Amino acid sequence: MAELFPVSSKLFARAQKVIPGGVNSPVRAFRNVGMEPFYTQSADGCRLRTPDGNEFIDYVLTWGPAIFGHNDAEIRAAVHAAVDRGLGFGTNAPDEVRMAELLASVVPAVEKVRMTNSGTEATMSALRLARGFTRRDKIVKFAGGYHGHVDALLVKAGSGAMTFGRPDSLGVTAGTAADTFVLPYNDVGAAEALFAARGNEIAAVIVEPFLGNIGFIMPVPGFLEKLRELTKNAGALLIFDEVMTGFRVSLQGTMGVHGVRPDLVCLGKIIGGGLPVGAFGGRADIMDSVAPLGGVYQAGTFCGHPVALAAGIAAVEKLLREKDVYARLSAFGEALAGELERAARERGVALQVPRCGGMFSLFFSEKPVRDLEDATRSDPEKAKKLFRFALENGVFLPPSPYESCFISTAHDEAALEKTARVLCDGIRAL
Ligand code: KE4
Repeated sequence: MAELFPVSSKLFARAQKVIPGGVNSPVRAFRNVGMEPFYTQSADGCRLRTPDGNEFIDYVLTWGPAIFGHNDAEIRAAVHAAVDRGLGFGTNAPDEVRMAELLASVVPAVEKVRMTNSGTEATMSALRLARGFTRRDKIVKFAGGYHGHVDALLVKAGSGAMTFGRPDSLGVTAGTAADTFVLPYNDVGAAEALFAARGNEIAAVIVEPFLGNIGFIMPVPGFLEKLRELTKNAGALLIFDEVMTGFRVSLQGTMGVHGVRPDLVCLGKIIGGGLPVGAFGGRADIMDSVAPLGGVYQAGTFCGHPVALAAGIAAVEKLLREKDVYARLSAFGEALAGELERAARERGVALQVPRCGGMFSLFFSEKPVRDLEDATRSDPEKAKKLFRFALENGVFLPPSPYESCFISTAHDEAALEKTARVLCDGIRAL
């Protein structure tokens, strides 16, 4: 494989001398697929191009944001226009009002919202807000849930932490971890037992309503409804981390699919149009606890940055205009999944392809994957072999079985045909 990436290999050799692990985010190290990472020189539509002259159909899409594909002309034009007005002001700017009004009008449960620079900042701020609003310390997350690199949430995290098999990060103090309860996802009984025993200590439950960071896992019927009931009865807050799923699985994120309403929502990725943007929002009475109105401090030099928001607003307004986006993404996902399931059956390979809207994942598992334990029983060796086969044949899947695949509106018939052919061949070669 190294012969495919002679230029990337030299860049990576240099990078490792001056960047830890040679990467600015662990999952880009490709350690879980046993190869050196490649570099991207440019990207357009559904394709990435490397400095080595390779081109790949991309199912990572910068880990979700590029719902219209890379380098969308309308988003790019909005960024250029914003840049021409200046690279940031340190004062309020009109797009901050526009973005907040957009999110409050589209995202259920959001009456007020505060912009951040990343999903991590959004979840970190939402936790602090929940603790400040309830005056309680304990929080609840789910094994395999990944919410960014917040100390309190790097406990049995998914995504990069899970990829390295070290779900608990060094540097997270015992005191911090002691305030975090971790439950199995989709386990109603465990949630009921915890709330029965410690409910009055719990500030909030934070959950990816559809898990996307240990592969893609959907809630069993009644699970989210039970979390809503338990938190309401205990005076705790329910926080949906929709950084990945917001505007991804429907215009209302997962809330457009299941209908449960949280107290707070964390957003990111797609609402930045490819630039660094996060947000947390929810009930006005809770959000009014945030400084300068209330006593919960949250701030940031670049929060609501005008160039980043110009990209995000262009993306969200395009989603509002193009009514068929989610039907197109779902149709692509269904067509591809059907081909892969057929090839796996013919080959006698156990394969699950959970999917919703523009995201899916591949589990080499006999039975549907319901939680982290099931996900770790899925065959990582087959996933690694398929990843490498796909890359050698021009298709870039996430470089870890503990991630989700994303589809964009730029994934056309040609991309579907080639992806199905390559992945079916890869499954047959397992
Ligand atoms: P960021 O801080 O990376 O913008 O967002 C953190 C985050 C929060 N919540 C959810 C549900 C997320 O998926 C993420 C980040 N997702 C990973 C991909 N699985 C980012 C990729 C990376 O870490 O390089």
